[in-house]
Amino acid sequence: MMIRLIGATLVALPLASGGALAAERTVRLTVENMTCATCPIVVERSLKAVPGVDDVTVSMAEKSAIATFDDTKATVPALVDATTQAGFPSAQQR
Ligand SMILES: [Cu+2]
Repeated sequence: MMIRLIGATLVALPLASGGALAAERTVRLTVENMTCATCPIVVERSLKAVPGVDDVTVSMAEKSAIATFDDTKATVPALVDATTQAGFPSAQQR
């Protein structure tokens, strides 16, 4: 799957209106470029910095990051964008 940087406008799209129920979602990302023990920490921090992200588990061995987030606040493209901006391009795993 090709990875492309996604413009900030997409990420900034208005999400559900105020009354909507928050839904907790979990996504698994494939993360590139993790080469040492510090890399997963940087990836984890980049994801946790996205508003709405509640929990992150990064595995260097599996080249993956699992993030749990409130889908009225965060989006998968926003998560992909966050790790990519930090130097670790990612894509949703299917
Ligand atoms: Cu590293």
